[in-house]
Amino acid sequence: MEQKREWKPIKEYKEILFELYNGIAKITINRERYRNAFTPTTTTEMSDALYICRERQDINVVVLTGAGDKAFCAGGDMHVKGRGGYVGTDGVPRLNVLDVQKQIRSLPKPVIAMVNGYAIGGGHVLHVVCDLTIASENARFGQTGPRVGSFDAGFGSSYLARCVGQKRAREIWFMCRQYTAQEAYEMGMVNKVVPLERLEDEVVEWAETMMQHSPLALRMIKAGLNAELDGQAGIQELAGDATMLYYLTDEAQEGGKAFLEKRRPRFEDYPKFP
Ligand code: S0N
Repeated sequence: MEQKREWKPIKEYKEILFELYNGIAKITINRERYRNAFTPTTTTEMSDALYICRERQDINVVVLTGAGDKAFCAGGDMHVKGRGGYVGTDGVPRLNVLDVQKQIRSLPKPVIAMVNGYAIGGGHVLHVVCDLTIASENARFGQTGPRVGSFDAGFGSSYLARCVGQKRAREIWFMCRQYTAQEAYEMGMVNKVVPLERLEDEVVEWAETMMQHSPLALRMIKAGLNAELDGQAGIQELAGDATMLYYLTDEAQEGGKAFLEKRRPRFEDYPKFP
C-alpha cells in the first residue's frame, strides 16, 4: 500500500510497528512473510502498545492493521502452537491474545480494524473485537478453528453473534468458509468496503471525524455498548467511568476536603438534578 502520510514511530518493537499521525496511533502486525500470524511476542508487544494508547493524551483513535497487502492477520502462528497455547521464546505456552482482545474492548478510545487482506482465525477475532472494521475489496474473512484444531468461544463467537446473528456466527465457525469483504459487509461485521488504495485514507477520514467529537461522549458510548454485553466486567467499566466523572464534581471534592479538614461534609450545598 502506498504511504501517503508520514507516520512517526512511537516505540520500536520486533514484530509490530507502532506509529502516530495526527492523534491516530497505528499498530501494524509486521510479519508479512507469515500473513501477519501472531506469536506470543507479537501479542505481548501489542499489549504494551495498547497500554501506551490508553495512557497517552495525544492518542485519540487507534488503528489496527497488518503489514503488506495480503493479510490483516492469519491468526496464531501455527509454527509455535504447542500444547496449552502458543509457545514463546521462554518455552511457556500462552494464549495472551485474549489479553489483547480485552484491552481493545476496554480501551476508552475508538479502535478501528483496517483490514487489508485475510482476517482469518485469531485474526478474524481481532477485527471482530475492534469497534469498527473498514476493509479493502481484497479482504477475506473467515474462521478455521474447527479445521485446524482450535476455537475461540469467547468474544470471537459471542460478540461475533451479536454482530452477524446466531445463525451466521454458527455458519462461520461450523463451516470454516471464507467470505469476501462485500459478504462480510452484508452480514454486518464490516462498516465499509473500499478499494485497497483508498483504505488508509478512508480509515484516517473516519478517525478524523471521530476526533471532532467529544472524546468523553465516545468513551461513555463504548462503555455502555460493552456493558450491555459484558456482564459484571462491562458494568465495572461503565461504573469506573461514572466514578471518574463523579470525581470531577465539586460534590465529590467536598467529601475529600471535609475528611482532611476534620469537619462534617456539606453535601447539602450541591444540586440534586431531577
Ligand atoms: C491466510 C491464508 C488463507 C493465506 O493463504 P495464501 O495467501 O495462499 O498464503 P499461504 O501460502 O498459505 O501462506 C503464506 C505463508 O504464511 C504462512 N502462514 C499463513 N498463516 C499462518 C499461520 N496462522 N501460522 C503460521 N504460518 C502461517 C504459510 O505457512 C506460508 O508460509 P510458507 O511460505 O513457509 O509455506 C492461509 O495462509 C491460511 O489459511 N493460513 C492459516 C490460517 C489459520 O488457520 N489460522 C488459524 C490459526 N489459529 C488460530 O488463530 C487459533 C486462535 C486461537 O488459538 C484462540 C484460542 C482461544 C481464544 C482465542 C484465540 C485467538 O487466537 O483468537
